[in-house]
Amino acid sequence: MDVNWKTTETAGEWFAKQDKDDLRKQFSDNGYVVVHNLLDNDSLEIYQEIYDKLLSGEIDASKHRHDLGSHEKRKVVDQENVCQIMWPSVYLPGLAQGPLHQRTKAIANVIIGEDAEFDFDMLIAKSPHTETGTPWHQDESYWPDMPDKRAVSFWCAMDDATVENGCMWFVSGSHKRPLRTHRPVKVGHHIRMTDDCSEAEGQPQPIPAGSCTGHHGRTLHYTRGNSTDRWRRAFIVNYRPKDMVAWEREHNFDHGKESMESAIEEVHK
Ligand SMILES: O=C(O)CCC(=O)C(=O)O
Repeated sequence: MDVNWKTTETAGEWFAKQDKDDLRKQFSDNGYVVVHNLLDNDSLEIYQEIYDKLLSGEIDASKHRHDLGSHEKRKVVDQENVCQIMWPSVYLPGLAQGPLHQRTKAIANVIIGEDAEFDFDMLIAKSPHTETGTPWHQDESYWPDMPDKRAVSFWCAMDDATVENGCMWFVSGSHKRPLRTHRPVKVGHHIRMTDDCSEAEGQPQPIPAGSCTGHHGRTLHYTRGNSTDRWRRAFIVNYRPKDMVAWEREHNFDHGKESMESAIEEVHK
């Protein structure tokens, strides 16, 4: 499916207006950046429509859809506690040409380096009253021990993200300190967490729809459950050095992409 992007501003034109020194400083001091107006309203609407097609099953991504909150009892019978859909841009190749991917790549090239390359993308959505937090963790705890640890993950808000519906919280400066001890949330469960962090150590980062945060792979972060009447949808894109993306693939680590082959064939038939 091709996507008809209405925006006339190229990623280069948009990025020319951003304060690069401030982005570099935010990332190096705090371990995360906050970028307002990543998307204009027209583009945001297109992403929201595509997002809803994936969530509703109109675009069938069921083979790559997980409940990150399945260790807790379902709060809303017909909704995942925390819905994750991996690799949306593989289901819809036109997505990667859109402003969300193009602009976050431009930011990644400035804050982690010119060698930053797309690694993977995913959607994480919390439907109304699902009340399930994403526990404190560092993304590095999920990844193999790569020689180059530079990485940035952009969390792009498709809805206004508030404390009540599950905006991101970060521990500023935690990217400069050692990785904390992590464990699965439950024996045998994929989701990892650290017991060694709490809200008292972090700060919430509410952002309006169309804005994003971008955190380092070692920055401690977390979200509360959604206790509101509205959805909280996030579109997440991750970048790391080109050589490290190659390193991951050589070590058969592709963030769940390979298992998508048959699903992708179905979609593109
Ligand atoms: O959206 C969430 O609840 C968690 C997101 C997250 O952990 C991440 O993007 O690394």
